[in-house]
This record gives sequence, C-alpha cells and structure tokens, in this order.
Amino acid sequence: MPTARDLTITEVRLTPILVADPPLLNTQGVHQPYTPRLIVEIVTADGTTGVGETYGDTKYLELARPFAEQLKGRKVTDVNGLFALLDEVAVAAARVDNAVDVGGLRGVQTADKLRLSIASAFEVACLDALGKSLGLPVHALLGGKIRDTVEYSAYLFYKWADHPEGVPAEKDDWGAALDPAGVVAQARAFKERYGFGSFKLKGGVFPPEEEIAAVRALAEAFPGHPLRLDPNGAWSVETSVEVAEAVGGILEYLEDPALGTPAMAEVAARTGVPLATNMCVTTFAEIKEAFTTNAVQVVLSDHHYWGGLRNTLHLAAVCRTFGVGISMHSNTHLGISLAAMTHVASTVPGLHHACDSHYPWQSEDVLTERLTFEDGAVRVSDAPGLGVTLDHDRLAALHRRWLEDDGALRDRDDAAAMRIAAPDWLPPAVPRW
Ligand code: GKR
Ligand code: MG
Repeated sequence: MPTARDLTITEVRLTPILVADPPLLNTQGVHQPYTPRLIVEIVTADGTTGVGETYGDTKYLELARPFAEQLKGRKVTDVNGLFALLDEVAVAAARVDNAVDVGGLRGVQTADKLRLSIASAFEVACLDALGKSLGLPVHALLGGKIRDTVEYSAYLFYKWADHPEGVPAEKDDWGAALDPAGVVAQARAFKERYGFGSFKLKGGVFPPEEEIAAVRALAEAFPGHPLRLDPNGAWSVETSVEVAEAVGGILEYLEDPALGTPAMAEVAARTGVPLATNMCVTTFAEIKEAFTTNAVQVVLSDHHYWGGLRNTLHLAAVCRTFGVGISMHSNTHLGISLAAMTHVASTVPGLHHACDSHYPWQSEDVLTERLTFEDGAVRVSDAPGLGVTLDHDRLAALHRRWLEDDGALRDRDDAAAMRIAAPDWLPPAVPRW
C-alpha cells in the first residue's frame, strides 16, 4: 500500500512532440515549421506527477528512454543521484562518445552537454513533484524567490512571412521582418502584445551593415530601451570590432559576436562593449579560460544544457565570484521550460539583464493555461511545484504529429529547412563575415 507522501518514482512517461515554429532566420538557416521537444512526466507512489521539458531530437530520446527505465524505485528527492545514474546509463548505452556533433547555435555539442540537457528535464520534473507533494513552489525548494516577477526581453528575429510554399505549417500573424523597418515593426508588436522593455535581435543573417542599420533603427524607435545583437558567432574578430565601434554605444551587450573564447577575448580587449555568451561558456569546464582571459562579461545560462535549476544557481555563484553578469538565453521552448526558467531566475541574486525567451513565438503549448507576460515580465508562481498543469489532449495531439512525421522533422535542422527554399544553400563557413 502506498503511504501518504511516498515519493518513490513508480512511472516515467516520455512524450516526444513536434511543436509549431515560425520561419525565423538565423546564421545556420531557418527554423523548421515544427520543432522537436521532449516532455517528461514522473509519477510517484503517492500519485503526485512532476513535469519537465527539454530538447527532443533523436539523440536526446535515445538516452532519455533507457534512463527513464532506471528511475523507477528511486525517490524524487534524490536529485543529485540523477547525474551519476545518467552517466551509468550513458556508458551502458554506449553513448559516451564525445563531440556528438560540432558547432550549432549552442556551442560545441558534447556528449556531456547532451547528458546534462536530459538530466535537466528530469531534475525539473522531480522538483515539480516534490514541490506539489510538499505544497511548496519550486522557487522555495531553491531557497526562495527574491523577486516577484522575472523580466524578459523581446526576442526579435529576421523572419519570412511564411514557410516556403507547399510546406505544411501553421500560419502566424507576425508578418515578415527582413529589413530595419520590418524589425522595428516586429519590436512594436512585441511591445504592444507583451510590454517588453528590452530587445534582442538575432543577427548573423544579413551582412553586418544591414544589422547595424536595424539596431540603429531600434535605438531611434525605442530610446533608452536596452538592446542586444546576437549573430551566434558569425563574425570575424575584425568584423566584431567594427560592429562594436559602430553600435557599441547603444547596446546593452553584444552577444557571441565571434566564435570561441580566444576570439571573444580579443574582441573584448579591443572594444569597451560588454560581451555576453551562450556559446563559449556552456559548461563548468569552459569557465576558467573565459573568465581569466576576460572574454565575457555576461554568461547566458540555458538551464537545459547546464543540467538544471540547481546547476544554474551554481553557475550564478561562480559568475558572482568573478564579477561576471548572469542572465538567460533560450531556444525554442514551451511553457514548462518558461516556468522553470522563471522559478530559478526569481532566486538568482544580481540578475541585471532581462532573460530572453522564444515563448511568444510558440503558438502551441502543452499546458491547460499559457504563461503570460505583463509589462514584459512573468509573475513568479507561488502555487505548488512549477505551478503549471499539463493538458493531456494537447500533448497527445502534438505527439501524434511527431508519430506521423516521416522523420524529416524529428531532428532540428535549420540548414535543411533553408534548402527547401534555396536548394543550394549550405551553412556558411565560420566566420561568415
Ligand atoms: O532559435 O534560432 C534560434 C536561436 O539562434 C537559438 O538557437 C540560439 O541558441 O537563441 C539562442 C541564442 O541566444 O544564441
Ligand atoms: Mg545567443
């Protein structure tokens, strides 16, 4: 007989889904019309359920599945134990080969980062279940919120009006943004719909002069609002320095102008513009070189690949120690991840920069109620756990889409999506400019 508050894990459900994504452009191509995510549900003996979310590409599923099998019988309180267990499962599943894939928009994708991205979804699900069982919000399990709202920035993208003709996709109402006027119009729509007060433009798409013009247009349209530009490492050191000289004075920070810590350190040494990264500091092992060479002034955490909410707090502590700022970047994600980001961000001391989130771009979710932005911020939930409820019908519908896919969309590939419109398109050499 289960006893009250028996937090032994009795069931783990993994549901891969495909979620609608607009045609957002980045240096590696364009977003697919549907992007994979993995939803994790953990059920305990006392009937409590916890949810988590992470990247859903095949290589994540291949490890998440055997890991989920091993979790039964363990307690949701054994969060530290998740990491050692995952390492064991990875060895057994022969997924320990390093450098699974090189490059991408999240820095070098190593087997270690893949494991941590999987662990993060289970960590969040365990904390959600534990919080629900204790009647405490996740932020309380992390030491308690120190702010009631978490500020986010509008995440602006160059964008086509639609996915290429003939490609099945959901229609969106954002329109195209392919020049400074389009970017400013998109920013206005973000401000009107969600009240965002700061803006990040995803760059690395057009020649730097065009992106400089877009940033200047934003500064003119929104005087005094913090602005960032993020080309995902598409520029050489020389180009980065030129862009910094052109618009450094109106930027809150320049995000990953050049690829790799040595290049970032050179840019930092030659400009006074603060540099932020979610590409060259993505693991604890990368911190020492970046901080001792003064390569970055702000680290943008992604709680998925840093291994969860508690690791994000450890990262924040290391950043504080070195006088480096901390904030968060995002990838295409749903409300479970936004809730998790908001809980952890509410507990981080010295969060001086608004986090960024793709959530406004996602017209679909797996929750009964979407999270909302008011004045550009998400209110921190005090409800037990994450404070979100899974809508199983929606989840099943998005899973059906994944099941019906012939495999073409199950692994996010922005270059392949771009080739549908431009068959000869290849991911550009780095640096692109
Ligand atoms: O979704 O196109 C995108 C972004 O470029 C994303 O993949 C990045 O990881 O948003 C991220 C970033 O800040 O670099
Ligand atoms: Mg970035």
